[in-house]
Amino acid sequence: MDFCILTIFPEMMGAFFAHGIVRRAAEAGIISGGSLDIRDFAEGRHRVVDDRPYGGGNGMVMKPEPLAAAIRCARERRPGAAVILLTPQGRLFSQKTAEDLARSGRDLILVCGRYEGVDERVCRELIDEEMSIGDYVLTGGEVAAMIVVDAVTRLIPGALGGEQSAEKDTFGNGRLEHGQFTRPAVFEGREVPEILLSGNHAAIEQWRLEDSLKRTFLKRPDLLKLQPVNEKEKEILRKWCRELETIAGI
Ligand code: 6GU
Repeated sequence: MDFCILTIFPEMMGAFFAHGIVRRAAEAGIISGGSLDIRDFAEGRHRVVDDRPYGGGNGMVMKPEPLAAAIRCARERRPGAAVILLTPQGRLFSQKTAEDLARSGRDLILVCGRYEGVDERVCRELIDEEMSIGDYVLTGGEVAAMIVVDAVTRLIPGALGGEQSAEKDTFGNGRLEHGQFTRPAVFEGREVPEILLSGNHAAIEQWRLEDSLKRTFLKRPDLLKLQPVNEKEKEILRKWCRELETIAGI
């Protein structure tokens, strides 16, 4: 899967593609990624990529010509790629979106908006989909594009190391992941839950299931509405209630 990021700040992407799982996936040929400098498609000595909005008002708008030329150039090299504009006006990006994009295997051309926005005619003609990473406003789409590449890459089979799996992740099953502990067994007087040291794999699995549900209940109860509590989980919650009653002496 290839990711091509169209930006006026291509240097922002260098460090991102050069580290961690994204880098490893690129080295393994699972993904390829790079950026295209929109300014390289601008005319004139000053290579201007923005202009004042028709009708007046604050801020600048990305000029249509350089952006359209950059998108067309990226598309010619990647037939079948989806062109996604990162903008706070787009559809909310979620784990589900990342899963769908990873499964589709389609190359992605990620267009990073800057300034007050992109000329509407470019959006209409050359953008397949607009995406937002949340309801807040960033100075540009670059950080959002990195988030999309990161979240999608780790879902492509082979990107995570052999023993790691994306299915057990937080959100992978509509629940937060259980707590994690590593050595030492006692840190500043606090002990690791005893069961995790027991070597009893069935008991550890059960503890993890319970911890996962409890954390979801406490930290993100909204997720329980999206994915209703099943019979096994109801039993866990009943047991937890009984424990709390015992602790409270009621
Ligand atoms: Cl994709 N871009 C910008 N500029 N702001 C955002 C965003 C994207 N998603 C949320 N806020």
